[in-house]
Amino acid sequence: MAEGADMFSLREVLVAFKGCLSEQQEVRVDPYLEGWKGLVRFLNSLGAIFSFISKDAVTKIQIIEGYRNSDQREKYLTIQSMVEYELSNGLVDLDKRSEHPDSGCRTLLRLHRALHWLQLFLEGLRTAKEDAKTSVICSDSYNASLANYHPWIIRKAAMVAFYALPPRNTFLENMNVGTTEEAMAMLGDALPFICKVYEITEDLYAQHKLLGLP
Ligand code: 1PZ
Repeated sequence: MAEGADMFSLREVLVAFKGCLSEQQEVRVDPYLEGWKGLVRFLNSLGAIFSFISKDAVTKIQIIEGYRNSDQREKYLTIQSMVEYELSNGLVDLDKRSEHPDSGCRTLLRLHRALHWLQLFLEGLRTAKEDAKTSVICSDSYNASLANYHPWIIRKAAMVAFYALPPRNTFLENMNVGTTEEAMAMLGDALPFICKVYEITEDLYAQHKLLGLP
């Protein structure tokens, strides 16, 4: 069997978030997108019912990659430089989507909100009882985070998809990081980095009053 497909593990994906933090505590965009691409790959491996979710994530990843491949690529090296560049050049729609419907700032905010869901979900997975249902952990994390930004129809579709999630043990096996204990240890190692990336971005967006971008 081809190695690439066989060796896929969530460990590398979560470790990508560690690589996001620069020495100046800025968040690098490339490893952030790499982390998201790995998550999308993992999500797709869980079944076609999740494809409406992964498609939206892919669209957003591609928008930001587009900026990273443009003439202005240097401005999009970190989330900090992106915010500074787009705001000082009037490239962000602040009240209503119009001239700049797909700014880097509003697009990344959607991924940032989803990162909060991921944080809660992985933490739930790590601390849940052995017989806990993945679907319950997932919907609890969703309702405490992303659901607040989604209209009814999307919330409904998400809830239906969550029912298709495998039981916790199978889910942990799908992560491909070894035994349940090893998977737990990996989550314990990776979560602080995800939390840190989330926190820094949240503070930056709050400081510039960007948390409600349309
Ligand atoms: C393991 C189970 C995975 C569950 C994933 C939980 C997230 C459910 C999100 C459902 C949203 C799907 C459809 C699209 C929604 C968009 O309207 C919104 C807002 O964007 P806008 O319309 O303003 O442009 N998009 C989002 O909120 C981004 C959602 C990204 C979700 C990525 C999940 C990655 C999961 C990794 C799994 C390990």
